[in-house]
Amino acid sequence: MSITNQEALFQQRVDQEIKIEARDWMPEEYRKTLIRQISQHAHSEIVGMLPEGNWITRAPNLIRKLILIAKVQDEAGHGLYLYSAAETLGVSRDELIDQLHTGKAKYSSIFNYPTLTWADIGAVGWLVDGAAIMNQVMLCRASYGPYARAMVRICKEESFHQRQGYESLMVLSKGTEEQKAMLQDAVNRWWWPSLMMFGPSDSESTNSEKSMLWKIKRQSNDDLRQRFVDATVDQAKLLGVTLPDPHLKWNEARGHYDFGEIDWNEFWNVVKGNGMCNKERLQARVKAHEEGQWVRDAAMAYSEKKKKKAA
Ligand code: FAQ
Repeated sequence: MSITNQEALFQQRVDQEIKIEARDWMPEEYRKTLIRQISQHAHSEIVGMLPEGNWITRAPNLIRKLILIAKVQDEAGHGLYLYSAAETLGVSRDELIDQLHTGKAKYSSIFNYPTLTWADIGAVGWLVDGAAIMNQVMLCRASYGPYARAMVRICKEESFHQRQGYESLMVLSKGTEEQKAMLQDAVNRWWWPSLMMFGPSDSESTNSEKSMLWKIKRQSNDDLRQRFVDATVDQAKLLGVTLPDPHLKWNEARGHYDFGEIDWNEFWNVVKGNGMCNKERLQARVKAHEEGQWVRDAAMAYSEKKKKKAA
């Protein structure tokens, strides 16, 4: 069959909502874009453990510490499901990790901001996990089976993460004046970077058109960002915090909130590696990988020994 016919058949399957599986024929560009998106997503989950891991030893009580450990562990699990999904497309885990450690691979801009106070941990749960879910629910229906199935489990866990973040902020919102100020300060710092998580505006998004044709993505960056803003404003009111945007206003005619212009210079600066914590995050990942070499060696030695015994 010619490539053109294969491509037409492939698109037909996608249009009919039949999942594409690892052994099915797929256009090379589809494979590449999936590897790109899934691996960036996996790296984000793994690097995303760092800003929160930073507070495990300083959580204010045992219950909060338990919740935070469980959450950070969940993020590691998400990274692993996603690396496995990427591997089904013919790329090795070592290759992907190497791309991250050498700075060739992207991961979400959001994890290059510091978590300065305990309220930041709640704000990450509420806003960062909230934005992540808004973007990821559509990925449960992605055309590539292994990715879609991984996303179902991830989304269930992310919902819990969002709720625990919101709940912990609710406690601060009923606390002392100092706690309320800490909450407002965290929201001030995490609001705009959370909006940036959805990626560049639709007119600047280089991958969206193809990804939507192939039903990897089903909603545009701007549509999802708008949905996030619309959903979050009322939650902010309930918390008694102000979102740091003087242009945020309900627009009756549009049936949506209007909001201010995102600082795209800041976004691209962070994506290019010049954010507040980019260097620190990569260094921490490389160090952890190097220090874990003995674990990988021991596992390999054990498996070799078992193989020899069985032979
Ligand atoms: N940061 O053409 P588009 C989480 C890049 S997980 C850095 O619009 P696309 C869980 C983009 O890669 C958060 N780079 O790209 C958690 C592309 O560059 P490339 C991660 C970004 O793929 C919570 C270029 O800009 N979620 O939070 C960003 O169609 C708490 C042009 O952009 C996912 O990865 C960014 N924010 O749409 C963990 C979800 N945005 O590759 C711990 C899956 C864009 O051409 C604690 N990914 N870029 O060189 C997606 O849905 C999509 O990849 C988008 C971007 C929507 C992120």
